[in-house]
Amino acid sequence: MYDLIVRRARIADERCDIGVQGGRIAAIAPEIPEAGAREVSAEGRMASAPFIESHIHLDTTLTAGEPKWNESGTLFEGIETWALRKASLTREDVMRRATRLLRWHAAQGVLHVRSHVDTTDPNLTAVKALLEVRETLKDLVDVQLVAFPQEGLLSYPNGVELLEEALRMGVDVVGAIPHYELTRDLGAESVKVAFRLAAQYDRPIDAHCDETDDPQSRFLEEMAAEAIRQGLGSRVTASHTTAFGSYDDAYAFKLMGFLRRAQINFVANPLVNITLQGRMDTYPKRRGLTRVKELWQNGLNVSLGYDDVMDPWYSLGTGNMLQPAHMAVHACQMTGRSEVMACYDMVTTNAARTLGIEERYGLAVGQPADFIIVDAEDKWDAIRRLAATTLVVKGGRVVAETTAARTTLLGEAVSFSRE
Ligand code: 17E
Ligand code: FE2
Repeated sequence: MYDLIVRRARIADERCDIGVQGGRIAAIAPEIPEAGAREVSAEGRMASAPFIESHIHLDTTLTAGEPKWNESGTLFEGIETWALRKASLTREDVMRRATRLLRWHAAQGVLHVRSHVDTTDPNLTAVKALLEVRETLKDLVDVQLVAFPQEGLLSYPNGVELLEEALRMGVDVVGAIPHYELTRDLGAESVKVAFRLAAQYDRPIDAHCDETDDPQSRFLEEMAAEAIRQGLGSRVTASHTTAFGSYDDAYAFKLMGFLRRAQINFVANPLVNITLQGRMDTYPKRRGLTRVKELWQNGLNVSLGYDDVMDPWYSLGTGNMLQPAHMAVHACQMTGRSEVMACYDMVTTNAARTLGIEERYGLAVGQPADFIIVDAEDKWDAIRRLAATTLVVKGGRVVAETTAARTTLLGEAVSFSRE
């Protein structure tokens, strides 16, 4: 007897039943003969490990237009606008907005979230609030927090002390923003400080790195060098790295070799960087993304994040991870058959590597019963259709159900499947 059986799911083009017992996946088979205390039909739709949001800002979410809109659309007006809004943060305000987005995440099958939280605030209001939210929602979504010094680790008053305080309070990951420090030297030094704190507090690193179109912004090489010298590899993540899209090929080729040695993770945020970057260009206008396809072709781990949902940097969004995957297909020209499939992996399995949770992630017997049903035939189809997640199972419990849209045309049902 199983606690739950999800019948008639599709896994790699095979029909499968998924049996759940004691919060774990206990069986995956073409047909499970026993009964379940609860049984649900997937109606032939795809089963998948849950989506993972590997880069979001939960403290800034749902503040778009407060106190003003970002009219230039630049990263810098975003930072200035957030600084204005930050002055009026309260614990309740941050908790309410972050909870709202995390509920959208869970409802859409996003069960692991890594969020940056701004530590350049003498009161650390958002840090305290998000630590509480991480705890209150832990049965629904697994949240990791990154201590992110938005206004500079070395350029903001007491930036290092504030970040360190956040780590002592329980923030999971060390962040940085080297390209936004006041000088290049401070930027390079900030990378070293981040690695020192990571060693001291035994935490992984995830830095906003080279988020600019300036081809002279070369802090990724500093991160790779530290990762190689300290043998940290997969515990290090470089987020954004959009300047990599503006480096000349001779430098990019050399750097790629170092990155292969370093084996660090990359997070690209295609929805946001396709809009934030290239703003000083007339035409031709750069895409402003890192070299997602080339990193992937070189065997490096790349995941995709949303970055923002309705805040000063990006005023749209719902948190549905198929949206950044869909944008990556277009903006990174990942249009080949295996490339589209890879974009799905970038919001699931690759993101699990970025978050360091591979051991407890995946649709396989023995793993925690966290999985989703998507209204699609396969990964390709999920991205093509921006398909709805119709069922979300977390810890062996059905936590969310969505009725997929049904359309009729002149009284006849219309299906968006190929046949
Ligand atoms: N802060 C930053 O420096 N860069 C971003 N893309 C966001 C916040 C969203
Ligand atoms: Fe970010």
